[in-house]
Amino acid sequence: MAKYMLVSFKTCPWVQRSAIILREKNAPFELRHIESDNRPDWFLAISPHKKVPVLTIDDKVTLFESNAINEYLDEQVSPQLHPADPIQRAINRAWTDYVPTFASAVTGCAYAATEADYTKAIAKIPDAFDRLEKALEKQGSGPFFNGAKYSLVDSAYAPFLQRYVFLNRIKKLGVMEKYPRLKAWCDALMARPSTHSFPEAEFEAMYREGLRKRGSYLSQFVEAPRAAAE
Ligand SMILES: N[C@@H](CCC(=O)N[C@@H](CS)C(=O)NCC(=O)O)C(=O)O
Repeated sequence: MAKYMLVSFKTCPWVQRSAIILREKNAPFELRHIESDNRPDWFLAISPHKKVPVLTIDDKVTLFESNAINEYLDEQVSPQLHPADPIQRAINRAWTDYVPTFASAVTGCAYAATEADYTKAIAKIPDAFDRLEKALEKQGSGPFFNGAKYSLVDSAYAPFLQRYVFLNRIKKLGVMEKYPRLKAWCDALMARPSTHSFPEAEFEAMYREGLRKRGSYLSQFVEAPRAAAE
């Protein structure tokens, strides 16, 4: 198997979705973390948009953009996660294309500067959830997007559903309960070991700390970490 290195910021959801695919395929890989505010020259030389993820293959070739990386991995490493049926593949790609809009609707509230902006941001969540609820109804009976078989669509949404779970714990949103298929899908993805690049509690603490330091409206609701016991 090729040698894979995935370059990441620790809490980047886009990297997370490529890491999920590598784990789903049992492909060994190095997850190399860099700091967002101190991006090394070797990284800037291989990342055209200066963004993570980038995936290096055998120290020779570098791919960028999580979706392109995941499609490549799916072509190269079994088991194939994209459906065999071309119509289903097109439907799956269309729902993966919706992820950036879904992500900004669901996690936009984490960046809102004021209470008014926060209220405006959370008002976008129900429509995004409703679209996925209807898609899930068409696709099958769960637990995953296409039914029993895990797919690229599952990996694409898992990081953003996870962030909803984190945000809902910081300040109750209470939206997902109204979308039972989405809720069951979210639960299945959160229970799936491949979703997690770090122990879950450690990762949630990292996410909360990033949000606390952001200085957004929500930051005030995140408790500072307790000093270690002396
Ligand atoms: N469309 C890109 C999004 C990647 C992305 O936005 N990564 C963020 C970190 S989570 C980043 O590198 N941001 C740095 C920047 O925008 O300069 C993908 O799917 O790979």
